[in-house]
Amino acid sequence: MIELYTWSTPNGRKVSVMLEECGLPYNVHRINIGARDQFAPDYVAINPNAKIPSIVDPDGPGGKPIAMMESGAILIYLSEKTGKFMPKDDRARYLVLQWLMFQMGHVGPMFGQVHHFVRNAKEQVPYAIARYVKEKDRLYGVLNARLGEVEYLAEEYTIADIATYPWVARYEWHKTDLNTYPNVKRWFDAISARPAVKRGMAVPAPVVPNPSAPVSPGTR
Ligand SMILES: N[C@@H](CCC(=O)N[C@@H](CS)C(=O)NCC(=O)O)C(=O)O
Repeated sequence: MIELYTWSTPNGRKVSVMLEECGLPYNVHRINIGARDQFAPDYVAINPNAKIPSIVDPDGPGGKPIAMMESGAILIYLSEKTGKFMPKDDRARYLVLQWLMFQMGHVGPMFGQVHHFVRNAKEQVPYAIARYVKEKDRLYGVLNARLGEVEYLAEEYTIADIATYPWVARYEWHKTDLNTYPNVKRWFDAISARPAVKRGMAVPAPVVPNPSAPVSPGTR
């Protein structure tokens, strides 16, 4: 059983979507980054960068446990472990790695900056908002052009799409109308319809309050 350390963010959901797509059994450990769980020493021992997501696979290479951080590396690991969502042909595989790195180096960091400056920053910084929104729009243009040529980023559905989808799924957070990018919208709708994607995007499940738990005054 793979142990998944995650939270309800695009980087976390890349891995839960992949685990669902591969049909691999996994346990979810909720690392509430708002509550600073990522800095707990026992978690930093798994992820030295103190971020989510991470996995621990007891059945790693050579049958020995392996702990991994960095969502892109985890996706490559899981695709190699299962033989899924990464073509065997060299040319096709490099295409997957190219679009995966495009997500890791551009889409994730830039969309993340938009989310920060538009939603979370304590003060509105017009220069930063304009800079990152412009770059986000440029990246949507790159994705839209690519997806006008091919069905999925690396032609077939692969970890490059699994990495990119949860970021595009936050289009409302970065104030993007997907109708402006019809090829991205066609791709987004096709991936959204996949049952494994629906399950993976719902991880971690919200904590359901236990109705029989004692209630302290003022909590309801
Ligand atoms: N490059 C890393 C980025 C991981 C990352 O930035 N995770 C965010 C949530 S999406 C996080 O843990 N933030 C908590 C913090 O920065 O303290 C990956 O893809 O795994």
